[in-house]
Amino acid sequence: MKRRKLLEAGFTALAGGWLFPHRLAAGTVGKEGIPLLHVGGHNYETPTRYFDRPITPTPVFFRASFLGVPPYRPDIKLRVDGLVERPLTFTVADLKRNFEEVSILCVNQCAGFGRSLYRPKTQGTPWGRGCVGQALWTGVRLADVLKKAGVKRSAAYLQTQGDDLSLADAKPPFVRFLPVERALQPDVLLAYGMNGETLPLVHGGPLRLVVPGWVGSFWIKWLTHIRLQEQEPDAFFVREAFRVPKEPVKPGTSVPPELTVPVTTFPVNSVIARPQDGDRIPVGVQEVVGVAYSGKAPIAKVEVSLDNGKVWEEAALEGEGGVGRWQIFRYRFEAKQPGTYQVIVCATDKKGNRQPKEPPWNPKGYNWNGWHTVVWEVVG
Ligand SMILES: Nc1nc2c(c(=O)[nH]1)N[C@H]1C(S)=C(S)[C@@H](COP(=O)(O)O)O[C@H]1N2
Ligand SMILES: [Mo]
Repeated sequence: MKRRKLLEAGFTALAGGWLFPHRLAAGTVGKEGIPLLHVGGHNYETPTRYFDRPITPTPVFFRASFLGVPPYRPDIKLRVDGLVERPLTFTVADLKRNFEEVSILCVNQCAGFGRSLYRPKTQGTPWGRGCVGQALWTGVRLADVLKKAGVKRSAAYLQTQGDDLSLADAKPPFVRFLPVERALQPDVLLAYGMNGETLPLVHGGPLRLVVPGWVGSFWIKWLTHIRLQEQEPDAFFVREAFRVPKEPVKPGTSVPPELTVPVTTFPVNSVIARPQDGDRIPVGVQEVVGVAYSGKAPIAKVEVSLDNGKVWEEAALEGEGGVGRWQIFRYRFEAKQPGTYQVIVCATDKKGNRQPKEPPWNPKGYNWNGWHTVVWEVVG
């Protein structure tokens, strides 16, 4: 999509929802009633009731960080070196001056999505369904910057890291990677804007990676260094974390790293925003609303069941589809009788991937995409 069109799509979406006052800005989580849920460490998730609109308002966008938030350094430099013809450094101002600006509307989902739903339980931040959000990201194409540096033929991986390295101390630094092949695709951005504003510090300002369709751990915040190399970096967050078994294993099995592969894309998934578990809604029209998305293909359909999976009906889809982009689904029906109601939602993408009732267990609890079920009361 052209920038103009994307921006229009984004701003229409913003105008259609509601905006938070911007005093609720970076670094004030927990104060002034910011409605994010703390899930341990420097991690906060979005209440699922916000997943009824194309754009997740920035103040309620989930936040995930291993080491904490470094000081804001708007003039920080990004260095691109290693297997390149010309090592280069850029400030955000340099990037804006030298490259075409583009925007993309897409989902950022943490690899740990739904970890708390796996049984047996796994180690790691006990995320629910709130570590996902969709935003309009603005920046320059990573591919344009890499072309300027001149990637050597022998380069196969980017080693990527951010300014939170300075906070690592005794912990493993957040050093990650991206295959050159993916990095050269035109949808991967060096982003300095989010939802039409300057990228806030908590979301990686001044500069972060945006890798549509790929889990959040590739979306390096506070980006300072990209090094082109032949091999994947030999780093904890590449070797040990964000990996799943090559083949499904029996729940509870431990799997050695050599039998694992990196998590890249997120699977087809959906989350119900309304109703919420335990809601009390008057007899009459009931509306089931939420989001559906896949990192592998655009969404094909969203099915809804009111009878525990016997009969499925299709929900209406709103918005323009895309790989790694969410669409709103909506399903209305008349509840004539008071009582307990249950809805199950299941999305299918255009590659034919359909959400399983429960995904296969994996040792670190990544990429849950089982059916979301909500139970509520219809009252007379
Ligand atoms: N430098 C740095 N980048 C990072 C992280 C981090 O800890 N340090 N966390 C990653 C993870 S695991 C996720 S899910 C996303 C979350 O992005 P958000 O906080 O903007 O929602 O940032 C990614 N980028
Ligand atoms: Mo994450």
